Amino acid sequence: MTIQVEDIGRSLFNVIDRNNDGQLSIREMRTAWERVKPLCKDGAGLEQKDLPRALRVTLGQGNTFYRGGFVVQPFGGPMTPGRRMGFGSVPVWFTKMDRNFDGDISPKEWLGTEEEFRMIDTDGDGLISAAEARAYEAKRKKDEPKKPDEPKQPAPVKKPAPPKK
Ligand SMILES: [Ca+2]
Ligand SMILES: [Ca+2]
Ligand SMILES: [Ca+2]
Repeated sequence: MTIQVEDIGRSLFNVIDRNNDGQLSIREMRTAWERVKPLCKDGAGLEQKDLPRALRVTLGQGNTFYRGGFVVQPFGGPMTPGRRMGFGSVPVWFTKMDRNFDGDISPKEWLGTEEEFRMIDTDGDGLISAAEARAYEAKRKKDEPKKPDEPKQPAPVKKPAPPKK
């Protein structure tokens, strides 16, 4: 078991990379300003020391390091609300299509038609978020025509035939 601690310093990248996976997703780039803005002192611009300092801690066994590791911000950096990936409640197709696991389906990842994409992307930002996928799934289930004359009572359980003697 090896632990690698790396001081990755004060970097805008880490501020923007909200889920600390070392990649900037489309959404992270788009919302970058939201996260950088609070660091700026009342319109006085941004200084490097305003950026949270971060350490990257990588745990590994032998030579295999987990890719990415995780990042702690021990020096009172602003808390960036981490996005919880609620995989449990997200439709399976969503997790399957989100190949880079950034929590959004981009048009590139989308396997359906353009029309469907637009239909599911309700806020029209060009990405299907987990919430939109859930909403679509819920709507689809609701709209599904119910089988008419669904038996309200459970089907009677057949009594086992008495054993023949
Ligand atoms: Ca990221
Ligand atoms: Ca994605
Ligand atoms: Ca969207």
